Amino acid sequence: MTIRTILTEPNKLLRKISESVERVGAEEKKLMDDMLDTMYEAPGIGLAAIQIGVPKRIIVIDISRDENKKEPRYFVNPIIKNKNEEKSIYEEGCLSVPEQFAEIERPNSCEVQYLDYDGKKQVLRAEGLLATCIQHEMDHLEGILFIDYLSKLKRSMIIKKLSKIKINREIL
Ligand code: GNR
Ligand code: NI
Repeated sequence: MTIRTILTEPNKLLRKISESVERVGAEEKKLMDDMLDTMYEAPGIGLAAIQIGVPKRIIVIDISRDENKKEPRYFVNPIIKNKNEEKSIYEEGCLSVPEQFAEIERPNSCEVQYLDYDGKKQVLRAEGLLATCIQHEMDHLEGILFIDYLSKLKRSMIIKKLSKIKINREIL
């Protein structure tokens, strides 16, 4: 179990399209373990592999609030099968866009097909925060960040702010 560094915007890797996993082997399991540790430590409710620089179609999610009752979920090669017509709005944040939040509208439920930690095929019907989180993480697999849904002005203001923070960090 290793806590890895989470990449933050602006970073070209975050815009990369992740590649399908051929087999859920030891390497993928180790990656999922590290992703989960990194996510809990952050803390966050979801993490895509590309956020730690690995362009594989793997995401981990735990939306449980109780620290003593962890409910980790692992999704390998997730595909959204059905998206509800109905939308809902959540205030989203992203570990790769630190300290920025915005209300984002997405389908309020979806059905996702994926391979689990053991490489077994699964189908899950998700709604509410879980559905939002799955869609947010799946966007990462396509190199999309939640700020891409904002106006050009808002997005560029956020990127500018984050660039400045990065430059200041280099100087310190
Ligand atoms: O920790 C996170 N919280 C969150 C809140 C609302 C919608 C999506 C998320 S995901 C985010 C962690 C993250 O950046 N995952 O990619
Ligand atoms: Ni994110």
